Amino acid sequence: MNELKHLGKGTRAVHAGVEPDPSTGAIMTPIFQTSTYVQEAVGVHKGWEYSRSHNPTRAALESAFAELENGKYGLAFASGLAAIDAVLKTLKPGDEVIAGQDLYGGTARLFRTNHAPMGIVFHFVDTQKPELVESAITDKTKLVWLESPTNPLMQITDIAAVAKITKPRGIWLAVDNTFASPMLQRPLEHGADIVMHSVTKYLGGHSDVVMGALITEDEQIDAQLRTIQNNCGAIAQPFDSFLVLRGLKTLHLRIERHCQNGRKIAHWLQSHPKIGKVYWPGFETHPGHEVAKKQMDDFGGMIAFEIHGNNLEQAKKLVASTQLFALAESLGGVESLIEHPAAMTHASVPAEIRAQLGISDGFIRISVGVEDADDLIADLEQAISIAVQ
Ligand code: P1T
Repeated sequence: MNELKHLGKGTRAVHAGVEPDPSTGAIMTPIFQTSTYVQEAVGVHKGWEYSRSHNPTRAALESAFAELENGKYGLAFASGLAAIDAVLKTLKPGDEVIAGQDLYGGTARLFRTNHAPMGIVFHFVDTQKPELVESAITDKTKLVWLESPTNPLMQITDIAAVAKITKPRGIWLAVDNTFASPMLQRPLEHGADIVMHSVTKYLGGHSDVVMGALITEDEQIDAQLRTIQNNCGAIAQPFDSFLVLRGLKTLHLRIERHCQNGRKIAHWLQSHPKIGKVYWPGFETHPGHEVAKKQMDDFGGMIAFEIHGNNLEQAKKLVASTQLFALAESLGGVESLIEHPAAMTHASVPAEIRAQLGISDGFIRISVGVEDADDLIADLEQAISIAVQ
């Protein structure tokens, strides 16, 4: 199946990247669990030489990523952070990066503790205000890195407005699209140069794989990233690639249900007397709502909220008291998860920065799964009543 662009998102999710296996007709891409490929003579081979460079199962997945993000080239990495690391490795000492102020804690830690000491200069700015991106640009700026929606504050950045600033200056715009997934948002369509995913989350969808992805439509960018992937070796493995190919086939169905459940639970939380602020871009009162409506197809299943009084002990008790929502890091799987960012996913963000951003002690993040919404609401209700008297 070569040309899927005219088809619907669901059809593309089912068919992206896969062709019947030419040797057997197998409808599912086989797991090519091989490190190398036999050559007939030196340099005479079938296009496959060594599995760090290419593997047919990974290649099928990489073309599925490109298809779903409306790009031309996809790359699958050993983790989301390995994918981010590969983008940063295109830079040289002295180059500058403008990064969003609210990022997954591990991304900010990678920038601060690994890339900054190598001479890359980071400016963390509030990308919700594109004019702040513009004013942080110098003649050394090479990359803008942002998430939308952000992890965990659910902030929204107008991707097209930032691209308008970066494109004419030749600065790359990379968007971490993990929270939205390509079913809800395709940043390349809004002018981004690189899309990144923690595939571990919605794309895999079943909490059984750690993987990352980069997608671009620019041949030169792809060539640089591909060389780094091959030189540094943080590749996705064949069995994991197979699992994600399988997961992608239901991405549209899962996301539809995540969105339905997310909408119901966000509204329920907002009307709960023991719950304070609820962070979800589907609310008309969310500061990024209009932009989200413009660049996203729906608002997703990630929600954050504060309990009244922002009490640490109550928040810890709440996240430990749910029965369906599992207390765990990660997100985007079929099962619902709950966590406490200040103590878990964003513990590596310095406390003063967390405080500035508003990741308070009573701040809780949930990844709403695809279970029945009423069961999830009943679970949250009993946990809230145990934790907040
Ligand atoms: O965990 P890994 O596959 O390496 O992906 C890192 C990553 C990158 N970007 C975003 C937006 C992410 O959410 C993550 C991983 N996040 C979690 C593990 C979490 O619980 O937030």
